[in-house]
Amino acid sequence: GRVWTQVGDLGQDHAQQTVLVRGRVHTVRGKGSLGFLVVREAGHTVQCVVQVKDNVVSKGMIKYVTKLNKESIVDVEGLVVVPPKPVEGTSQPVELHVTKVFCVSTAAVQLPINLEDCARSEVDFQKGEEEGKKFVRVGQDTRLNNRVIDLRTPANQAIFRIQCQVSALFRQALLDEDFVELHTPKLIAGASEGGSSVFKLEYKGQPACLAQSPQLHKQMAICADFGRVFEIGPVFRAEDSFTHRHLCEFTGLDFEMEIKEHYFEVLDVLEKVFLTIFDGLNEKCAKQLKAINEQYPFEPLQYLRPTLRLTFAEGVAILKEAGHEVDPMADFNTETEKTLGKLVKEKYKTDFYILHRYPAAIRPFYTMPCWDDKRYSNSFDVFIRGEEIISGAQRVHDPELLTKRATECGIDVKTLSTYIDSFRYGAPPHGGAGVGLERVVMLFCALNNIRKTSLFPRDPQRLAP
Ligand code: ATP
Ligand code: AMO
Repeated sequence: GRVWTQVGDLGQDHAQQTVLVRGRVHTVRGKGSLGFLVVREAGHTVQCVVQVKDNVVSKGMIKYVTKLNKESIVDVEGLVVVPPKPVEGTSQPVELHVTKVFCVSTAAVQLPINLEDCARSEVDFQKGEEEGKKFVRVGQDTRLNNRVIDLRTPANQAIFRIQCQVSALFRQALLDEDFVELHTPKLIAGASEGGSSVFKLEYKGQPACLAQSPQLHKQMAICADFGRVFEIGPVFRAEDSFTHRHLCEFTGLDFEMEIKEHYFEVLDVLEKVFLTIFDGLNEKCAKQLKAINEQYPFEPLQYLRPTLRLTFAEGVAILKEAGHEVDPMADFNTETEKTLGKLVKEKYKTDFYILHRYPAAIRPFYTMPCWDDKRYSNSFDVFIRGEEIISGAQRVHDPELLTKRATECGIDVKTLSTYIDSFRYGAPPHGGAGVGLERVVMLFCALNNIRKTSLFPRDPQRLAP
C-alpha cells in the first residue's frame, strides 16, 4: 500500500519501500531521459530522481517535471534508495526513485523573492564572491514585504519553533509553580506605561487605548485573590522611533504574584522560569538552533546558576571602574546597557543577569519605593547580552500612595480610577514582571533585529502584510 511519509522522516530504514511525500519544488534540473527534483517539506529536503523506465516514467513525464515552477506543491511517489554517498544540498540520507508525480498547487513562474537568496549566510556570500558568483542580497524590507516566502527558509522555520517553545516552557514552568493563566482586556480606558507610546482609539464614543501591557488588570487579579497569575498576549506600543528592538505590537509574557516579605520572591520565580526556558531550548531545540546558526552564526548563551543579581548601583560602579561616565540616578541608554553587558560578561562569564534596585524616578508610577531609601525602588530589569528582555517590580498596594505617584508622573488619575479603587478593598503586597517574547528569542539567538523574531512585524512604518 501507499504510505505517506514526512520528508524529514525519510531515512535508511525506509530503503526499498515505496513512499508518498508532499512538498514544494525546491529545485529542479535535467532534461532528456533524466531529471532531478529536490522536494522540500518543513525545511527538510530530499532528492527525487526521475529516470525513463518502461511503463513507469516516460520522456514526457520528465519534461513535465523539469518544467514545474519552483515552490509549487507536488505529491511524489517513489522507491526509497540509499545513494552511495549523501546527496549534496539535501538534508535526508536517502533519495527517491520516482514512479509518480502530481502537482497539487502551482506557484507563479516569477516569484518576488528567491528562497535560496533568502537562506544564504554571510559565509555563503563571501564564498560566492571568491568564486565570482553574483548572489542577490534580499534586503530586510523586501523580505518582510514577501514574508510568506521569506518565512520558508530553514532559519525562519527554526526561529518560530523556538518562539513556540519559549512560550510553552514559560507556561509550563509557571503552571508548575501554581500560577493561573488569565486573559486581560486589550481595550482599556487609559495608558498603563506612560502616555506617549499609546495607541488611542474611540470605543463607542468614549476615548480608549490599546493595552500597553496587562499591568493594571494583572494587579487587579491579585486584588481579586488569584494569588499568582500569568498571561501570554499581545501588547501595543505606539513607538515613534525605528530601532532594531522595538515593535509596535509584540507578545508579552507577564506574571504577577503575592509576596510575603521581599521582591526577591519575584526574582526567585523569574530565575526558575528562565533557567527552565534556557535549559529546555538547549535540550529540545538543538536542530532548530543549528539551523539558525547555519545562517546567522552565534555564540550559545552563557548563564550562571544561580543567576547573577547586581544592584543598579553596582552596575554604575562597574561602568565607572571601566572609565565610563554615568549619572547614578538616570537610566542607562542603549549604548551604556550594551557596554555594561560586555563588562559583566568579562567579569562574571554570563550573558544573562538581573539588575535591581533602580532609582525610583526612572520607573513607572506603580513601582514600590525601597523602604530604606525612597530614592530607590524595589524594581529590576533583566538582560541578555546587554539588552533588556524583562522589566518588573514590587508594586505600590496603598491607594493613596498610588494616586500620589500617578499624579507626580503626570498621569490623569481619572483614567485609572477603577484600578486605584481595587486597592481600597484590601490588597496584598505583590509584584511581577513583563517579558518581551520576541526579544527573548532575538537575544537568545543573538539575532540583530527584532523583526526576525516577529512573524508579521508591526513597526512605525509597517502595517502589512
Ligand atoms: P522599557 O519600556 O521597560 O524601558 P525598553 O527596552 O522598551 O524597555 P525604553 O524605555 O524604550 O526601553 O528605552 C530604554 C533605553 O533605550 C532608554 O534609556 C533610551 O535611551 C534607549 N532608547 C530607546 N529608544 C531608543 C532609540 N530609538 N534609539 C536609541 N536609544 C533608544
Ligand atoms: P516594559 O515596558 O519594560 O514593562 O515592557 C516589558 C518588556 O517588554 C518588552 N518590550 C518590547 N518588545 C518589543 N517592542 C517594544 N516596543 C517593547 N517594549 C517593551 C521588553 C520589556 O522588557 N508593565 C511592565 C512590566 C511589569 O512591570 O510587569 C512593562 O510593560 O522585553
